[in-house]
Amino acid sequence: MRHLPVALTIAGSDPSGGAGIQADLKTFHQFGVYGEAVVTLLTVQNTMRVSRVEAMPAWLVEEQIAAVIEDIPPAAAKTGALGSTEAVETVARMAAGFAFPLVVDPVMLSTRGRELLPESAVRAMREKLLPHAALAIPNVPEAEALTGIAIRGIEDMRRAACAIRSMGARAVLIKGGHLESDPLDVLFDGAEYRDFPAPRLATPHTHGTGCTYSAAITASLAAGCALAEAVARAKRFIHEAIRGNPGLGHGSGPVNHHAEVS
Ligand code: PXL
Repeated sequence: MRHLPVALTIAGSDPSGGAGIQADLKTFHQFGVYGEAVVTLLTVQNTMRVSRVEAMPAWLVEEQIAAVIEDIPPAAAKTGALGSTEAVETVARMAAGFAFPLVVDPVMLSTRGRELLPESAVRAMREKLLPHAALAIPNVPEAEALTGIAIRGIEDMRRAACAIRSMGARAVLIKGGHLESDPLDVLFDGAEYRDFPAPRLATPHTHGTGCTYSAAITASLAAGCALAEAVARAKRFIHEAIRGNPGLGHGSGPVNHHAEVS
């Protein structure tokens, strides 16, 4: 068999299959990448509601990461919902020894409004985990929480990206989907700003968009793409995934993880 790239996700479980490790593994697979998944928390949810969030103890997250890395080390990894300050600190400590790039999606709230990281853990995210990120991928509310900058447009996004980079992340991609204009994402790698625009799609079925997007970037990095190319490829994929959403469930349904990779 040809060389199979490996990617790891360290994230929460969404049993309805649209977000979290389920979205990450489906996306890795669609990108032709072998997926590994360390579970940080369990949610009880469907497309209508999140009724419970139970964080794994940090030692259990640590043992899972150690077991996986000892045996099948990935070529890239991502973090999603981490659930506690202790889990953020544990992942940060282990990330200091990672021989592969780490994509940090600083998930704070689920699309359905439930807390997936306590506010008190934002500081550990900023001070401990971001310094180990090859790429941080906050949405607008997360970038605001990390920086204290109110973001209303592209100039604010650029300022926030620069501020997050100064926290130690080697590159920052701020996703503009929460702003009212067309969703423009801004990538800053310390040298230049690159814009990734897309037309807005009018659909309630966007559950798991952030997870799927960051998984697509991570898969592309694992497969050997350079950063800007990985983001461009993932942006095309997430646009198609939202456009072709299968309309599942009675609430805000998932995107199409079978969308074409181009
Ligand atoms: O999209 C953020 C997210 C991350 N992880 C889990 C989730 C969600 C959103 O619902 O359920 C497990």
